[in-house]
Amino acid sequence: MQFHETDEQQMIRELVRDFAETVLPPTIEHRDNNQIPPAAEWQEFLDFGLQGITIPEEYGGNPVDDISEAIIIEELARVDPSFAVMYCVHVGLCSKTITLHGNDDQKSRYLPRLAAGEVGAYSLSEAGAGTDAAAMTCKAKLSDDGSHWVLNGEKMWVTNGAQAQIYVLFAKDVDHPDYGVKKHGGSTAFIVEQSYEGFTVGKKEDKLGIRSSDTCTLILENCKVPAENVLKAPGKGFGIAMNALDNSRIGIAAQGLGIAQGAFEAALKFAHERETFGKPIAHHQMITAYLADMATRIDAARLLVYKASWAKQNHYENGGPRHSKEASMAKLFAGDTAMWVAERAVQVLGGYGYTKEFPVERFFRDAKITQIYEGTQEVQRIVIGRAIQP
Ligand code: COS
Repeated sequence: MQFHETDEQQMIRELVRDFAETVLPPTIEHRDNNQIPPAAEWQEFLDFGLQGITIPEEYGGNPVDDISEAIIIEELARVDPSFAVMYCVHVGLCSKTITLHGNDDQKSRYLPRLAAGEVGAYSLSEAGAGTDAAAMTCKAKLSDDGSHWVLNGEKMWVTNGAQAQIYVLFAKDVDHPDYGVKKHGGSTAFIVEQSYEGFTVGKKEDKLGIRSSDTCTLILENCKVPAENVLKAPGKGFGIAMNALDNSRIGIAAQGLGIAQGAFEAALKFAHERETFGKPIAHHQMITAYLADMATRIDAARLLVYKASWAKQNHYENGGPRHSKEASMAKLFAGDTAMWVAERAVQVLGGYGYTKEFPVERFFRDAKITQIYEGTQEVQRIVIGRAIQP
């Protein structure tokens, strides 16, 4: 068992840290205040080729190991959690899902575009089907001549909803033999493009946090999707959706870890600069204890995140068992750590922490979503609970 980063992982961390600390800060506040996605910053990020890390080289990708994927997301979130989730969904829920479940034709048509920087998204949730994903009501019907599918319904909470060109989107094939028999029966994964007839980006949510990440509804009105855009086969969608979440929940855990790290560093710096009663507040026992607890929880979260990444790579991707439990444990603990550390950080900064003058106010707002999306903390406990049966 080893607990140090490889040379390559260290190099990736330094590269992304440098990008995050120089390119993202000048526009963060403006983007956060005005809910503007980091489109220009994304263009600069493309220079590193890291948008293709979950795409094989033959399709233009630039694969790295799974712990490096977590490190990239962590480093982005340490500065800008909105940018981190945009990236996490692009590489995890969209590109990785097509890499794992697409056929050669689908991979040749879509992966080079995603590797070149067209933004990817994933659309599972609906107004009445978030936690209970199998309850989705969007419908798909194959045309009489079999050339295309016709999709109808409305999807919700779609990260990168407006920015994306390529979506992995789920709807139920109403003619599938399991439709209406099993709860998730007929669930099918489609690759959908924003340019398709009948596809409209709807309302953009006005959110508490990650305000520079766009979250939209998608409206499907007789949306025409080519027959060859079904991943695997009709009816296989729910397993694909769950597998995608097993992969990407580690990314959200890494985002939580980065938020906690960013908030902690801001609190640590402040605590050593700010003096009360004749000494830096870091030397008052209660603040020392806060800082010690923050550092300890962050370390524990980091171990769970990297362990889940390791399990994904070394077990699941080598034909071994699923890493659902490890992913959910990482997401559960790192999400709670993000929220706890960000709240403590605001407390350490006191009144200053409550203002936009310091980043902890934004980390505090951004942290909350890591306990909600890609499966609430309650869902993570369901997944873990099912995995620890005797
Ligand atoms: N990987 C692959 N397949 C999986 C899987 C996984 N991790 N988990 C479940 N499946 C498969 C099952 O094997 C089963 O397959 P069959 O078609 O052979 O029956 C099918 O999926 C249904 O599984 P299950 O009965 O466990 O489904 P549930 O409806 O009980 O799922 C939870 C419950 C809560 C786990 C699920 O609905 C969930 O994860 N919800 C949260 C969704 C979410 O995170 N939404 C946010 C998305 S971000 S927009």
